[in-house]
Amino acid sequence: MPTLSYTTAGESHGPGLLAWIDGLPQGLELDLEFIDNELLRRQGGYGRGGRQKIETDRAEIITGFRRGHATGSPLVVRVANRDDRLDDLERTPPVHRPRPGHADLAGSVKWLTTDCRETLERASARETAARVAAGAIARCFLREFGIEVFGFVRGGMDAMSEVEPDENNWRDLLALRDASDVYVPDDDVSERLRAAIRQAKIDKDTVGGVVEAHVFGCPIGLGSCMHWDQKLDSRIAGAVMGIQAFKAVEIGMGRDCAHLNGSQVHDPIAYDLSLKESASLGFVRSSNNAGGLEGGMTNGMPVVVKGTMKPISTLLRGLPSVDLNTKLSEDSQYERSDISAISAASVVMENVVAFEVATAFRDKFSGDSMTEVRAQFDAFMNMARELPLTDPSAG
Ligand code: EPS
Repeated sequence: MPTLSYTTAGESHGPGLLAWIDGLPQGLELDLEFIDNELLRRQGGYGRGGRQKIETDRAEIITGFRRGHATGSPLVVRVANRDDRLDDLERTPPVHRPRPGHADLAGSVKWLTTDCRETLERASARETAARVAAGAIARCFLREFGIEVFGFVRGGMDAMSEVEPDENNWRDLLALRDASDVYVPDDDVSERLRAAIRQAKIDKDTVGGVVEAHVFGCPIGLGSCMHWDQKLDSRIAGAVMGIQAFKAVEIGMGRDCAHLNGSQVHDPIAYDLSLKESASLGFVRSSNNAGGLEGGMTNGMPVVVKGTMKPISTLLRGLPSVDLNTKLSEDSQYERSDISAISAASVVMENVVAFEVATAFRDKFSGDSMTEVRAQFDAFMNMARELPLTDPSAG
């Protein structure tokens, strides 16, 4: 079992969402303003539906927290739903005409009902509010060790940005991203993506896209090559594919490496003594096609994750479907939704990726209190920096 873990509960139109986090070290200070700001960013973005005007998501920490810091006991965070109407039959009627692309059809058959309502209430992307809260808490932990995550939208339809974030430019790109209502750190592509979403709205259609998360400052050696389920890329891929509507995940160069030779793909290794004190310990790479992960472990370069979200499956004009009661052809039922939630998806992905990195960090530095975790971390970094140590097996 991982040393840090979380699960979520709650429905889209129930009383609220919960995230239950186990394994936060005692003494970890939580920046509540930062956590709430991540929730606010998840609610934003051009193309979102009416729900976000109703809700003001806030993280209410109800256990495991005292005087500004985690106590080491299970920490439960709640995000309340204002649009709490699950038991109101008129406002949440049964759904009999499943939406192609949504969980409706498979879920209703799985739970032996012709009403897709209970499936869709839990399958809804509103659940990601709980995951963003958990991920933002994990980021408070990572920040203590100089690890920062930058997420953004690369684009959608035929509008794709060419920006290349690195350790030196990501804060400038973050400012550009925050100035864009589609969360693209590139004015021209922002405008083109916004136009595509505007057109989809006119056409009663929807838009997906590509989002990225870059994690800076990871020490070498998070994750493990010893077991497939301890590989950090495996865990990140699982977490990203667990986000509603995600259909693909790539690390670094991803699928593009299929078209190139090994000599063009693998990142040459060099050593720069002046960078010995940095997280990379002085090992430098002239490229980062591996996306910071080799053998399932961080290699000192930024971890680079790309996720692809399909267009939202709820279309104002419906799609060909059948009525589950009559089995007659009908268009799918409309439920209030978004034209595009790609901006929100970028916030969700950067936070779920952060949680996986924090888990790998806890697996390696597992102390019960922040004091102990810090001591373990410093001890490891000092040893790694001074390699080769006197080791009879080193040869
Ligand atoms: C969402 C809340 C939902 C949807 C959307 C995302 O709220 P409602 O169903 O009340 O409008 O807007 O969820 C979906 C796209 C979906 O398929 O369920 C949110 O808070 O992110």
